[in-house]
Amino acid sequence: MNLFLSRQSCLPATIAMILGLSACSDPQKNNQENTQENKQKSNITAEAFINDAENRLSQLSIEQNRAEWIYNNFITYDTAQLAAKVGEERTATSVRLATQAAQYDQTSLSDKDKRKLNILRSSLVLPAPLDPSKNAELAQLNAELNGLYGKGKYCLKDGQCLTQPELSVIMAESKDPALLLEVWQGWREIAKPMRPLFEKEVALANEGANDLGYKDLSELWRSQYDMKPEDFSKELDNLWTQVKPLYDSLHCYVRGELNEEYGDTIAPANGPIPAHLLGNMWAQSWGNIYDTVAPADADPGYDITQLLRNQNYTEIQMVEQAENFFSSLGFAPLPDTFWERSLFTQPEDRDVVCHASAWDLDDLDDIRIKMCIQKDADDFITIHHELGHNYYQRAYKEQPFIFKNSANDGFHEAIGDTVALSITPSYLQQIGLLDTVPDASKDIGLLLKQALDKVAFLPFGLMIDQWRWKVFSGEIPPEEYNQSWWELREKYQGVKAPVERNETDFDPGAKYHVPANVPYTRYFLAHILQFQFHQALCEMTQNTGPIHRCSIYGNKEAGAKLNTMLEMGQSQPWPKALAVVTGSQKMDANAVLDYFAPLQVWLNEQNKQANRQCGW
Ligand code: X8Z
Ligand code: ZN
Repeated sequence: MNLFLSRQSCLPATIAMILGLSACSDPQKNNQENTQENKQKSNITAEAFINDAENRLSQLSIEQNRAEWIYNNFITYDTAQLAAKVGEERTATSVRLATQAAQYDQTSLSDKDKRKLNILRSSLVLPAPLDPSKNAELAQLNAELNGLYGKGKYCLKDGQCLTQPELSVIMAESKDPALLLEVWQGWREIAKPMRPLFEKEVALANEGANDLGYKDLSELWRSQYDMKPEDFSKELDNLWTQVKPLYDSLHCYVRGELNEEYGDTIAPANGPIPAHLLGNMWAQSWGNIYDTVAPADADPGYDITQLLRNQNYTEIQMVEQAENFFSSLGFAPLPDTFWERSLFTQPEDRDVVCHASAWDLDDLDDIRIKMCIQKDADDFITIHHELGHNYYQRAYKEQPFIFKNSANDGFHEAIGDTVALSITPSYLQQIGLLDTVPDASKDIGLLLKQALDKVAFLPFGLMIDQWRWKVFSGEIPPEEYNQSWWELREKYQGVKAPVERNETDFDPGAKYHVPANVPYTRYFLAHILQFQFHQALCEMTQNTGPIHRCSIYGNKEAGAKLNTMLEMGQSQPWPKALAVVTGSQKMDANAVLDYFAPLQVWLNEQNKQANRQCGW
């Protein structure tokens, strides 16, 4: 399974007929008379429906995974057509099954079957309308949008044409504001032609959501969390309210330091921060500007990019090192096929989708990653992130097909990140990357680096879908796509476009997950959950120091606990899965606040001393 795709592939109409599922086609009718006999009959029918659906879904899933894998590794007109064709078939079936699943009277079903029907009903992320020609159009749009992103390049003024990961290296390493601006602006050119396609995609998917009984695609996306969609929105607001003061302190500090580095014209001391100065193409994590913003005495004592380069780490060695971490927790090594079939480096001779992803081709053991690895700290962490997906996929492989997924999508995104929180100085020393573990005087530096990556991410993780949900609901009309994007960027992140933008631009399209139609709130959740997991797992180790110095490396007990949760897949509501590791059924940002508590004090002192006016 490709994590970026809807999990719900289902059986095509023809197959449903072959299976003789006509009894399911009008289940409401079967349930009208409430006799014991009829109840039993409808149960059997529901069970048969689920059973057949799962068999077919798992077959179709493999077909689509292969078509998608080939397309993503070899973007051409023909591979796009093949991928769109399979996607079309799978969506048609998913929609049909979702419609049928919604019609069952669930009163006398087992909890397990109820859950399966609900998942079948609500798990599509790009539902097509029932009309086959519209379904075909939607599949085509989806493939085209993916292709536009995957093929995207920008040619620098010196004539060099670079892909997204290559441009990201410049954003991470350059301190030249003119070059940063050129790259920032240049990459966004690739998104302009996406606008009409995206607009059409939204209209069709909304119609699809409507056909399934949802108000719009926003409501459908928010229905995937074992709670009412409006309650999920509130849950997010609460989590954001918890962490916003910490973000505000970080923002205030970083803006002040950037102002000192670049001066008033390029980096003003007040208002939102220009988005090209934060070390990342989308200003989503800021760890790369650590050197620029950290005071000299807060130095953590090392830089992972440098450590990897000092030892001439290859891309494969980076992956092996990450595998080694999971092995130390007790997970079985990755299969040979992982090494044979994954894509680790950007091929010279063809267009590929470089955005990192983890795949499970046969929903069993054929797990792979696909990524154009850069030999730097960001990608070292991202490799752990991707392997987290693969180990999750393998852990739930014994579950029935419908439960082969994470407890909610935030869980899938959180596992590798949880492990990466254990990449501490003493861990780096243990694996021979670092000679000397820096002493406690470097703690603020370590925490600041981590906050630049993790705390800075929070409002970004939230705002993308705040924008999309409003687009889906019609609150943001197409003629305001770009303007409203920047309003939300400013509202949540306190960043602004470094140059004038207008409605010929389509800046959301320059972020992979928009053209690829991957929901993004999952990453916000993951950035909360990973701290909850880390805190809980660390309690099992003999760690006596601060939580940010704790590494679960080598701890089999922590690994076993994690594995118990992973093996559950999506078989239980997510609060139950959360409780397996943390003992609590609530998502709670206190673990984030605890982790960064010393830094928050320090940031507030710095901001006060420098007499900074915080906020924007
Ligand atoms: O897309 C990803 C992963 C694949 S699921 C590389 N991430 C988000 C992003 O890059 O924007 C991980 C962190 C956030
Ligand atoms: Zn991921």
